[in-house]
Amino acid sequence: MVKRIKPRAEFISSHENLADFMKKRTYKAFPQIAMVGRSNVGKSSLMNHFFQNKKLAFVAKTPGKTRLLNFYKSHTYVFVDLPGYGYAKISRKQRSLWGKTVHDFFENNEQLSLVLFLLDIRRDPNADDLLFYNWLQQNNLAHIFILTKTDKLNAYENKKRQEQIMNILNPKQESFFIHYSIFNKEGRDGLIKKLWD
Ligand SMILES: Nc1nc2c(ncn2[C@@H]2O[C@H](COP(=O)(O)OP(=O)(O)OP(=O)(O)O)[C@@H](O)[C@H]2O)c(=O)[nH]1
Ligand SMILES: [Mg+2]
Repeated sequence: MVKRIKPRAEFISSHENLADFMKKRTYKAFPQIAMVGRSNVGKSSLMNHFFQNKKLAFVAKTPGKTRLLNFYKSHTYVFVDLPGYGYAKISRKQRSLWGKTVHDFFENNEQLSLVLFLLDIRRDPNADDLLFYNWLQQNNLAHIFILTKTDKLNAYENKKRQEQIMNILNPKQESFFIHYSIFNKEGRDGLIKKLWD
């Protein structure tokens, strides 16, 4: 039997700019895995659940909590927890800063090797999701869809919702979907397999 890795991660640092992180020589050459998705979709929660460490990433009841690029070292990867998009209740100044931070992260990042694209399984992808997905496809970037909060629906509904989401995304190539819940532990093993097998 193959011995499966137990994912561990440790926080490295938070930055407004990718360039500041890349100054750290130790991590310069590590491939990066980015957690992307709408605000409140569950990116930081997934980090904590996946690495079984409740104190790793900041999760709050109110959305829009992750404001910076947060970098974590995990085995041979650097994971990046990004601020979510589409959160309305932030000031224009903050939004413009967010745009710059995130835009720069994706446009100028040669280390980015995989995107974990989180979508709430109960919601249709919106204009922001589609915009980002188009960009992913144009740039031929490897990605895995993670459909979050599957504990909110039953198995039949989750299956139906995945089909509906697929129809909206209309992927040009075959896509990989993982159903994830931090409450019923769905998805963790599948993601471990995908990243380390
Ligand atoms: N039911 C359910 N709730 C979840 C799940 N994952 C996350 N949540 C809840 O969703 C809310 C938002 O989670 P976060 O992890 O902070 O979301 P985020 O994507 O990091 O949000 P931003 O930092 O604003 O971009 C929290 O109240 C979580 O408890 C899940 O699998 N099931
Ligand atoms: Mg967050």
